[in-house]
Amino acid sequence: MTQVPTFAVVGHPNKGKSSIVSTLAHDDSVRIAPEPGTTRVCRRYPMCLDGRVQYVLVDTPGFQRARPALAWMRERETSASLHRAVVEAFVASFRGSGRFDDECELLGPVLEGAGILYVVDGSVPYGPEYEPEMEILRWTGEPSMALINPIGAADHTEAWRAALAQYFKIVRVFDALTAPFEKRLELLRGFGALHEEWREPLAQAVGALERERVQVRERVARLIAELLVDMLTLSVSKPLPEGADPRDFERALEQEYQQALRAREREARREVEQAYGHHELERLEESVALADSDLFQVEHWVLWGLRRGQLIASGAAGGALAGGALDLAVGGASFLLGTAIGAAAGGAAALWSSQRLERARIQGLPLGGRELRCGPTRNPNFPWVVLGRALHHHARLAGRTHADRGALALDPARGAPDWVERIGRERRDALERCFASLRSGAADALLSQDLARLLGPVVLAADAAPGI
Ligand SMILES: Nc1nc2c(ncn2[C@@H]2O[C@H](COP(=O)(O)OP(=O)(O)OP(=O)(O)O)[C@@H](O)[C@H]2O)c(=O)[nH]1
Ligand SMILES: [Mg+2]
Repeated sequence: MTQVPTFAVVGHPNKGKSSIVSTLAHDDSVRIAPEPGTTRVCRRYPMCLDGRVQYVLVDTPGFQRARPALAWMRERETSASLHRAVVEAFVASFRGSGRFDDECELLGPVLEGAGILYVVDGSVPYGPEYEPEMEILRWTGEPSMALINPIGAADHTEAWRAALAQYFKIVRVFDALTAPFEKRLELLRGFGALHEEWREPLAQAVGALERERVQVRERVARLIAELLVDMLTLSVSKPLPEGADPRDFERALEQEYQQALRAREREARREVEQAYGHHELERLEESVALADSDLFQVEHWVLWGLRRGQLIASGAAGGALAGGALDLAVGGASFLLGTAIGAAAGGAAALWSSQRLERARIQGLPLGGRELRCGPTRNPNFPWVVLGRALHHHARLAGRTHADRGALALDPARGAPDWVERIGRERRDALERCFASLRSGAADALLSQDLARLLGPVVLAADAAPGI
């Protein structure tokens, strides 16, 4: 037996073998595709945590010609005690011959001592064509488990269970694409039952995964805190040429300001995705477009966290709005924010229709001349919108498996996330006090730490709430 628990994920082509590897190894570099024959050679994916390899998943090609392979083996069978030797002889005879390439390739890691995870699709009916595959695997004598991965909507699980039980002592249902974290841990513990020597290392791996998850979320809280500090203190400026009319530059500078905020938000998204090991999310553009809603779609602001007037109440309690609320010139209309929040989303959108978060303003420079400056925004809703969006993105990501290569849709209109509303009153007030300090020009490292500390439990509880 190999020392580090190692599992070869095997089965028919296109049944989600690579998806299972990707989900359990937390690795989004595993190739997954709708066409059969995507995986042609074995590849090992070690799961490294706490500075060591906890377990290894081996992705393998699917069986292509299991029936003739088994026929060859049967011709040479003399007794059950020699079954494994016959499988070894099969691989030795055909490796590199151009016949049975896939069978030889996938049996390699099994004969080297990897545990067998046999994957089937529980949404298609059982058929006898799977029996030669299962028989060959049984002949290797290695510890094994069957996983029913429901790819489609139809449910043939019971027929599969009955058939698989003939060949495998342990049969589990495991959805490679959507398995929540707890289900993944449960499966790993189950692998420990395959072989006594693996029980302890797998229990340790489960502990390491749990610790890592907490560490990742602490890091995410810090990333969101840094994002908030930067978004609330960011400004752009442009020196005005002698005699120039500032109105000629105003719109362009406002656009530049919005672009800078968007870019900073995108950077934070990427950092959070990387903290979860989702490196490919934005790179694979055709299949994984990040279907985000825009930060300046003001009609969405109400959905991001400005519902039912709670925020404004919290802001007032923090003293942030005293005297300031009436300067909220958005598109030239000055209005009391409470009115907008009390109104339906559509009404608020109408008030904010010009979508100008901040107007450029002129200021004199110490050495003479003038400059046009846009930002930092003093809009008290802005940090809550940034926070609501960041918490929603995190929640969508926290439950996502690495096998899921679909677009990460973040449109609040498709199910309004109420992350901000779920933050308790006291914590909201404390957050609002931090935002107020940032608005008044304080932006030191301590403030960022305070924010991260306040956000820690909110980020940690991301899966306690229902997703959209
Ligand atoms: N909905 C859904 N789709 C899945 C699931 N598992 C796999 N798929 C899809 O099924 C297709 C095949 O998945 P793969 O993981 O590449 O399958 P494979 O067994 O490795 O395929 P080969 O390497 O070609 O033998 C991909 O389009 C996956 O996205 C699942 O649990 N649910
Ligand atoms: Mg594959």
